[in-house]
Amino acid sequence: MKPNTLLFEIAWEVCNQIGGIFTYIKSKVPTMLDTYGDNYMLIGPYIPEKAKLDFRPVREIENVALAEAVQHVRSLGYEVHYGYWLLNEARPKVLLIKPSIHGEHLNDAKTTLWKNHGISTIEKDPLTDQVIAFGEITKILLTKFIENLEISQDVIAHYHEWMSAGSLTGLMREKIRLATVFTAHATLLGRYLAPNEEHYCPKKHSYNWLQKAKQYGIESRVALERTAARSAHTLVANSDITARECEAFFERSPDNVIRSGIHKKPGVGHEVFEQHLLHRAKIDAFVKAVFFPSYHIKTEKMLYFFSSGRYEFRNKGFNITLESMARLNAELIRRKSDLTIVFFMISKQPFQTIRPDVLEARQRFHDLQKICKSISAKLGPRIYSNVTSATGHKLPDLNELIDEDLQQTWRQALANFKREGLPPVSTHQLENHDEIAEFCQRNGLNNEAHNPVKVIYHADFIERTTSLFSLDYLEFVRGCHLGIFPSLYEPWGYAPMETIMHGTPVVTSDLSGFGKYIRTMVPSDKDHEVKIVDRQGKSEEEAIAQLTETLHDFVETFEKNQYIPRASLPKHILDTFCWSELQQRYHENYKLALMRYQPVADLY
Ligand code: 1S3
Repeated sequence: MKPNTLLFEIAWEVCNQIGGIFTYIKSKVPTMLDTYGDNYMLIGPYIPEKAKLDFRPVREIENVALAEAVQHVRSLGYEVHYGYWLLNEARPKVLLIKPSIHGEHLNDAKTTLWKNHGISTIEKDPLTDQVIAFGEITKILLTKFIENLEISQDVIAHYHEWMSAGSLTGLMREKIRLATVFTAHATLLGRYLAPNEEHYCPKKHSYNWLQKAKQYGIESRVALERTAARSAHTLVANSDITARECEAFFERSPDNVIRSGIHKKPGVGHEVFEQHLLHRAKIDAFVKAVFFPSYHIKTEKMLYFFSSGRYEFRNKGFNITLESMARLNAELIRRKSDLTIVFFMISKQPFQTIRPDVLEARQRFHDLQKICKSISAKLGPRIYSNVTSATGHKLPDLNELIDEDLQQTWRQALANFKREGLPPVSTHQLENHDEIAEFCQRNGLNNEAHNPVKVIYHADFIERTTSLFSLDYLEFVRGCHLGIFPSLYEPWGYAPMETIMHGTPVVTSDLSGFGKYIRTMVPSDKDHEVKIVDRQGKSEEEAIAQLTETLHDFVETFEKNQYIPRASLPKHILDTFCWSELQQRYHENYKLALMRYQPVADLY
């Protein structure tokens, strides 16, 4: 590849977290910047409430060709923002495009899709309209940009999933000078078929894609996805699962299967344990704030379990996880166990605000902590002077050391802290009917004092700036004891991979790409802390039974040994997850795309 080759990475989850593609892009950026430097840029949708969190706009665009292209797009009345994505590890350049175009232009674009590709988008679907708009504006922008470039400079556009790829076919059809790559992280039909068709197992010719797309009312979306995946110069899948789906639904085998990676290998041994203690203390504080006003829990006998991911109730295994938690609750009651398990459910759902009573509880807990500190600051010197002036071994009466003033502060603090009623299950005021909240309500997971299993449903992704725990997501992961991800449909699975890599034991399933990979590399569960629930060819009941037993074993081990399990993977496996290694494979893929686009070009 020529050293000045320009690479655009285009994804709907740039500055816009929805699921695992966000983690994929975010974790990959540092390696991409190391490899391609200034020639690397991201393109994503402009969603103002998300952009305000971690996007820093820049007025002046140094690159003349880009500045002209952006100016051109703006002159047509479209909104495009240029700036930096403020990630912890890197600050890549980003173009954010507002996915909206005027009605008549949208209709023109739809007519073109129908005429050129036979894709019908007549059915009303706001997301498809946004995808088409984003594609149209991206196409105008890249076309103008490439027009202004030296002919000798190559350009690659790397698309992730269908929502980002509206411009791919148009650019290729109009023979714009660029090579295209499409990565399938999952497929639309996979997401719909897995939870609805018994023992879903995609193979070549096993499903009629059009008939299935029509059945689930997603014909235009699937047609857009399929056309992009079939047209791209190279097609990449993130796992064998997606590779099989490409064959079944796109009738194209991927050129490569490349795992989703991570940026850095985590620390080892004592470091991991210290981090766990540090972050757990913050989770402890939150749990005390929410639960202690209603009743007391022994914190030394408390375990933190969690699940997280894109809100796909059945695909991500949220349904069987909750059912297993309900069964574990019943079992612990039966055994009169004195353990408490706080189960955190982290996903993203529309909400109005964080519940005021949760914020208030947190504030009151802080106030109480301050009061306790000031009481001990006053009491400490009194005890000291009492000890130093005492004769004999008689202990002082502490009540005598607490004057009326202190007693009054103490009484007030307690009165302010206590609360009638149960600790809330959901930390946010949800906008709509919600399967997680409903499940908890229906199955007695309601945080009553006698329930050993408590639930905290956090309907937003964890970001340090907005986090109720004063932690970022990975710190939260480190502070927990177990991550539970028994997915039904999970082409790769960042959540279990990140969890184990940060030292926290994990449960996943044999239907997740990560679970399958671990099983192939380290066949026995006993050799690592990744427990794998068998879901392939099994009923939901069988999976729930196995998961409940796994949770139960985990709890029993803790009860017996009273030690906090930390986890790791063998080094030779860890190495295979690093972007620094995986990126080389993408690099080969870019070369292949360039070769297909211009067979005689100087590729090296
Ligand atoms: C997808 O994100 P998701 O959570 O919607 O892409 C991820 C990155 O390749 C992958 O890990 C995950 O399984 C897919 O589901």
